[in-house]
Amino acid sequence: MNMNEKIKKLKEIAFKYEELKEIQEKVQNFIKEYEDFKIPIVFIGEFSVGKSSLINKILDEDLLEVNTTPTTAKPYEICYSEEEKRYNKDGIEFLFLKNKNLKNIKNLKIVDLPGITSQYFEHTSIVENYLANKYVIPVVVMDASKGALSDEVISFIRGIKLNNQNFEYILVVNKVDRISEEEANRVLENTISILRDIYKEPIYACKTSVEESKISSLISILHKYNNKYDEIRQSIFIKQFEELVSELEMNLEQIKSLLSFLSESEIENLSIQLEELKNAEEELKSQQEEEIIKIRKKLEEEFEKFMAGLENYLYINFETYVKNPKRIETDIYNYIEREQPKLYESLEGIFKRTLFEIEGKLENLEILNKLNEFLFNATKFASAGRIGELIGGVVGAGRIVSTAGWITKISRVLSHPITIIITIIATGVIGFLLDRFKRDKTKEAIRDAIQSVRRELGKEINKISERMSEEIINALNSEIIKVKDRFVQVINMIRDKKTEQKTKIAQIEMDIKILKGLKA
Ligand SMILES: Nc1nc2c(ncn2[C@@H]2O[C@H](COP(=O)(O)OP(=O)(O)OP(=O)(O)O)[C@@H](O)[C@H]2O)c(=O)[nH]1
Ligand SMILES: [Mg+2]
Repeated sequence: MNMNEKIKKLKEIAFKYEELKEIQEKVQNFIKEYEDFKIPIVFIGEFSVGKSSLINKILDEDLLEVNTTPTTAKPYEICYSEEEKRYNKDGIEFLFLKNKNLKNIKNLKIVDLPGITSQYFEHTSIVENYLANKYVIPVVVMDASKGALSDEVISFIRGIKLNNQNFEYILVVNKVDRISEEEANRVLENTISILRDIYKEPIYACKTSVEESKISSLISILHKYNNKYDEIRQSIFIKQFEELVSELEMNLEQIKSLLSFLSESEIENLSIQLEELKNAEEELKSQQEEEIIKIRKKLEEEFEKFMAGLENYLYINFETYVKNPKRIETDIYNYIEREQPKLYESLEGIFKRTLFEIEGKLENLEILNKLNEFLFNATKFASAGRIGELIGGVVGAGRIVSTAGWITKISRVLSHPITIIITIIATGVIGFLLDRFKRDKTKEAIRDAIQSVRRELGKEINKISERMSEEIINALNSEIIKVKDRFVQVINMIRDKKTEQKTKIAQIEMDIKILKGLKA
């Protein structure tokens, strides 16, 4: 299988599984990069050695600016395209040209760069930035009349080497028209041997003259690269390809283990355990008595505060009542109007706290924890579809048992008995006092009235605490039943899917085998 066929296979497998969106995107990107790849032939050297002139000559077109002063100021990437297109991106000029000479080397992209070592330091850093972490084939251009490469250029080549495994480069001795052929040969030989001594000789070397239109040797080198395209591209992409294959393989292993995460017997086990939820209901019932007592105690405290407040209030205005007993009625209603919202709020607080408390206890039940864990795994398993929806409904709420909706419902239920109690207090105290004040107008009368209403209240408070506790237990029970129903549905669905899964697992195993074969 050649590289193209291997990539096709990789894509085919990746796109077979809808769960693999992420890696599918990676494969797409990889393929795009692979298909768009061109061998970057990058011209580097000191300024005015003739880099741009050489490229113009290769294209047989006056494309790039040429001058005796430092001229090229940014990278130009030039390659063949049926459709002409030019744009600048990140400081790089991209030129897609329908140029007949480029057509013969369409696997290459020719890159012109600013000259290094000129007085324009930024030119050097533009070149450095462009080359950083890039695979390139440098064409090191020198001016033959200068006799040798500068130390800066040599150390630059060394720098590029660090970024490239299998590093290779081309040496071009340009402007040979300026010296004799003999001298030119000597310059070429000397430079090669210096480079060899320093670290590595160029893979190709040639002499050129733009002036005399002698660049055929450089063109034939470019053709060689153009023909080595497949080999070079493969060597560049093989590592990335194999990493992708391994990643896909890992992803498939993961799906496989998720698919096999519940065996038949584990499902049976869970179903049985679900029954244990019944025990949770029992446990709740057994807690009820205890809760009533607790709630009752808290309610008594709240009402006592309310009554004590009322008593004080009446004492303060005692003198007024002696003169005008009718004021008792309006004052009591004023007090109630002021205090009732606070009372109501604290009763609701008692209710909520108790609900959360029991809810918390429930969440510690082992069976609920087990189911929670199961659901967590099942979410991974059921990436899409109905199961995901169902599980989302349970897990999404954050808590297994969620009574949020019940708080408003029960608050509403509570408002009626509380109104009754308030009425008892109001009418009781008012009636008693008005009656007593006809005979003796004393503070004693106020105390007696409050006392007798306090006795009345006991019974009503008992009723509310029973009611509260009953509502709380109902709320929790109905949540448990809901959770249970959802579990049963999820489990049934997983059970139905089991056969489907078996085929899928077999498929995955086959694909993993193929993937292993794709790696060298
Ligand atoms: N005699 C002679 N002059 C040449 C040759 N090639 C280029 N030149 C001249 O050298 C000068 C610089 O050429 P460019 O192509 O601008 O050089 P460069 O390497 O691109 O320079 P920068 O863009 O500044 O890095 C120009 O005046 C060219 O005409 C050649 O082969 N022989
Ligand atoms: Mg130039």
